[in-house]
Amino acid sequence: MPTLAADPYPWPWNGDLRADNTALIIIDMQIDFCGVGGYVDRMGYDLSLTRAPIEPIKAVLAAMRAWGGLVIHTREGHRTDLTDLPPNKRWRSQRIGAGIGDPGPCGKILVRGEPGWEIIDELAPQPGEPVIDKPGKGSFYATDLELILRRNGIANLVLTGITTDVCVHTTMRDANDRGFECLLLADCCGATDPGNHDAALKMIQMQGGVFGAVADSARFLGALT
Ligand code: C5J
Repeated sequence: MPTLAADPYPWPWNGDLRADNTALIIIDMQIDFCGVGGYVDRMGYDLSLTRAPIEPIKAVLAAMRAWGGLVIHTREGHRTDLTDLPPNKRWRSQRIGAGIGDPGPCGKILVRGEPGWEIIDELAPQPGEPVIDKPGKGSFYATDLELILRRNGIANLVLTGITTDVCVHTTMRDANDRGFECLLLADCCGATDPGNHDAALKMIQMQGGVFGAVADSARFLGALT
């Protein structure tokens, strides 16, 4: 398997790209982040920005499943009793009119088991694909993600999902510190602010790829076929 064209270097660094050492992680493609009446919608952001990656992710997901790589999904959400919700996180969300734990059109915002917390139908996990429930922005914090990756011999991580500058970036930074070789697919991510999306991509590529590399779905699909 050749490396794929990415910026700022051909990815992965060592040319060792195999289905059995590579995982696709799809971050927080939940109604709360890209559906009508969910958390992001209640905050007043343009949903077309967080919905833009749905179709590119669908294509990458289908290719990854066909290739046989590990597919992992994440969901941001809190326990129903909110015992894992930091009061300052709740306070900040209430200030912007989308209080985490408060009732909304999609149920209690960002609470596990509520309609808004579900992954959108278009990208629903298949049986056997791990789903990581996380209380924070990063996918490693207070989860068993690292255990699952190590247990499955994963070296390479392909990152997709929303939002680019928050949960995707936090996860990429944490993964990079743990030694995983990370690739972010730009068109498979989206942010509530396009400037932040672009800045997040730029930050990855500085210092020779300080957190890994950036490509797009076409380049990734081209490398798999
Ligand atoms: C945010 C996320 N943006 N999934 N969460 O609050 O990026």
